[in-house]
Amino acid sequence: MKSVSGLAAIVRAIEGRAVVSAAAKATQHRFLQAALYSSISSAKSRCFSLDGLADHFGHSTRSAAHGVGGTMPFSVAASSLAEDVQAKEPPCSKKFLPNDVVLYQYEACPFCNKVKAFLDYYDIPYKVVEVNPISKKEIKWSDYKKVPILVVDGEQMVDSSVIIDKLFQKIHPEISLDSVPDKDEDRKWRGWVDNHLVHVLSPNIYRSPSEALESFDYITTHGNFSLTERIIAKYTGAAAMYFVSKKLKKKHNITDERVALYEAAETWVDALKGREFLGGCKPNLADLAVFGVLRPIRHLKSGRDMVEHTHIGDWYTRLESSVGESCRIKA
Ligand SMILES: N[C@@H](CCC(=O)N[C@@H](CS)C(=O)NCC(=O)O)C(=O)O
Repeated sequence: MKSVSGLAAIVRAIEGRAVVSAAAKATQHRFLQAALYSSISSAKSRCFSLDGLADHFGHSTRSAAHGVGGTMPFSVAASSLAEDVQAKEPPCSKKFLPNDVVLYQYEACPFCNKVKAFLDYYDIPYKVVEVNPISKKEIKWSDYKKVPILVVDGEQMVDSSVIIDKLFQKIHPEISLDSVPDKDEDRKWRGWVDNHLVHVLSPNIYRSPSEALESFDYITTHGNFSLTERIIAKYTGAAAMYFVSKKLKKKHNITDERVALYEAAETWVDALKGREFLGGCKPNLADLAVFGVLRPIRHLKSGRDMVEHTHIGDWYTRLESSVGESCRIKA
């Protein structure tokens, strides 16, 4: 029944009646998982340096591995990076050895992708349970009704930032999050991701009918939809979100969504102040958060435009290389 009402809300939204209704808001929210995920095939660079937060949050000199204007072929950049930037945390085996990590997610949700970027970077294998955004039957067992939910050896963790903090503490029990160098900068930018960057994404990926369709093509292909839901959701969802995204633009005072996306990308590049990563020679949690939410849109038109029209491409490529391949394992 829920799925019927959810899809009905989309249809109402297309008719222009429901974008302000509670039902449509709920549906809109469900489809707002919709930053899109691209599979990353990157060479995995390993970190040979020792762990420790001073290192983790430390600063470094710039690597010679930068491409020019993001145009350096990735393979070249990746091999240079492997030599010049020891940006990958060592596998967690010595520090944190969970037996069973399960992520309840929407494949395209930016918050879920933040958590995945963290797990991938720290080489923590995880299973994924794709939640049906309409019925949510996969998370009926939980009182928490959003994703991501991470279950680590039976312990439920919710809210992406809280999950990441908890995991970080498990990996680095010797370090207090309150006493890290550059803690304020890291916190500031992680807050910027949650309070600003994620709000710029939806108006961009649903900006035009063709971009909305491109996005929903991804969502319905990778998400957990029944065949009927998939067919209906692709077209009605794209149409609904095209209109809803205009409302979101207003709500977040965005005049031109592409300009806002480019500005956000340049704001982030400025924050780097010439460093390889915000964390210096290695990504910190803010680097991973920005990368995580951008990864789903990177190969959509909005992400391609962003890389073409801003200076974020080099940093993105470094992050892609540092985070490496997905640690997702078959459930
Ligand atoms: N603050 C939370 C936000 C999580 C969130 O809003 N998730 C969305 C998906 S992107 C969600 O589950 N919305 C509820 C729904 O789909 O019904 C976090 O960082 O994890």
